[in-house]
Amino acid sequence: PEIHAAEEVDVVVVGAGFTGLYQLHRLRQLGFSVRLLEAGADLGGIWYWNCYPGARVDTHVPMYEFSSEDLWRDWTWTERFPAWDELRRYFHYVDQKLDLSRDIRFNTRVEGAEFDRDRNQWVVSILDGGAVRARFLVLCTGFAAKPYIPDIAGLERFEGVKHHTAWWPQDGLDMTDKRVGVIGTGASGVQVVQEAARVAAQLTVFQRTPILALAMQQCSLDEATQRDMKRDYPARFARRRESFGGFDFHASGKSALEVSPEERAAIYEASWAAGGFSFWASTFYDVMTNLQANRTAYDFWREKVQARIRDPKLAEQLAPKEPPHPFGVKRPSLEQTYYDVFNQDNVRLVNLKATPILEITPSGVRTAEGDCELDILVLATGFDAVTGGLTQIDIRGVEGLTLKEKWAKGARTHLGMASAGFPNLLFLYGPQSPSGFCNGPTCAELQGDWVVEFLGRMRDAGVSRFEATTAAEQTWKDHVEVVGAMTLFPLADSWYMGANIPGKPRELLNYPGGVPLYLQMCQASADKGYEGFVLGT
Ligand code: NA7
Repeated sequence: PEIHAAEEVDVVVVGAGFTGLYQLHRLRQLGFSVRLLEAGADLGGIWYWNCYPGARVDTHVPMYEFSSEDLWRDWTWTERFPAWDELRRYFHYVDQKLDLSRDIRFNTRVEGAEFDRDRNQWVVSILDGGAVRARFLVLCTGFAAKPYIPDIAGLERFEGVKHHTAWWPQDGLDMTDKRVGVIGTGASGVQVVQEAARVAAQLTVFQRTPILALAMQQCSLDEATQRDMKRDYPARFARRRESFGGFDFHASGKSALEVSPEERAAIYEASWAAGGFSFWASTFYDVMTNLQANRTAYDFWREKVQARIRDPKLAEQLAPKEPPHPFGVKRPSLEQTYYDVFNQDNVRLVNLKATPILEITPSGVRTAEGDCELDILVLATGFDAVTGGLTQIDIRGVEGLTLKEKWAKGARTHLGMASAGFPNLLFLYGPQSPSGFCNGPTCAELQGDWVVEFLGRMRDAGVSRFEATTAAEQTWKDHVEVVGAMTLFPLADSWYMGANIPGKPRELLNYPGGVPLYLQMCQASADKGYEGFVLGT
């Protein structure tokens, strides 16, 4: 195919979320010319698209922001778990400080990319025409760039207002006094349900699998508190490197099965009170590896939830005696009022396991239970996660194969960042990297630093072409599988396993060895002159 003349830069970065912005900033500092291409009209990545009411981050302040003192010194949050609009304001603040937008093209969706072997360049093509040539292509499309809409009979015939949570109208949607239905009870479903329940005339929640949601323990934060907190920020950010999930806490060295019931309950209570992911990630080391240990966490969780719901039958549907899957093997969601709203007269749960959706009608949802008339239908049905954002771009490597074709039977990567047959291409927060277990800004920086250093060294050494080897991919895949098999993650039909998308290969999509081991493996490759890559001049 003809390769057109185009604007030429050293690096094209795709995506203006935390990861892409960090790349832009750091690569520019190294003297690279960089062009960042972003499909949305503004900064924020996930926080640009997910602007449904109640959308907020599941990671506490200050773990979900850039760690550089130049940035956190003058920034103050209003809440411990900030909402999407505050995150957007943060992105604008960062933009002002670092002058990022001048190198970003918004409303620019990357459609494809083709490798020009003669010039060792990527030709990146844009949906509405035009192309950019770059020596290096760095994809920062995030783990949730491709929303998933299930194939439910009649969906297209619905005559009311219908939105996927990640395609929410940018100017908002008023649910006041409306009959609202929400399909899906993942993190997005939980958040939208909490808001809809406050204003809707009727809210119907269509649940297939109960979510095991944890107490967020949200609170407002004032400036004085944050001034105090900031004294510890350097130490807290440093701890991310030592923590499995890149947080400022980690699991104790104890087994849930070796402590007394009293001690176990006390540890669970304390982490529950701490809120957020503490209960997931900071209790016992074997909760995620041993079913019996895991069950103790589930039972504790269930008791907490059952106490919130008045109707015992409903309580059993939301928090059943037998776990739908082991605790924590689907990414838990954080809730504030989720379990309380089911006590309200305007909120109803439809258990799709008992009464599946038969079809969507022009006026609502038909289940075996009958017709549910709706004004607004919310699809909180998730994403073709981790790989979808990459494979939806028509990226053609040296064999003429697209990344999508190459990964049709499963992702193949070296260090979760590069793929054989796709020279001079790196992706961050992608498959077989800690994304999914580690939050965005943390990965953006820790993985991002490795990438920046790598590209800098390639340039300085006059390397015009680097490519991962298939042998390195196999080694990495084996490592991911061996470590993954030691965990309980493979036991759920989750997006972690690619199991939420019909036909997607079932495999653990994220690196299960934790952030410290991951960084160690990446460093080991670098120390050996970038083992697993073929470097050419
Ligand atoms: P998730 O976590 O993938 O949740 C999607 C939800 O949609 C989940 O409850 C699914 O049920 C449900 N779903 C999907 N397809 C259907 C059909 N066909 N019928 C009924 N229900 C369905 O996506 P989220 O957007 O909530 O969260 C994604 C991540 O974003 C989250 O983990 C955080 O990290 C932030 P299922 O469980 O498959 O039975």
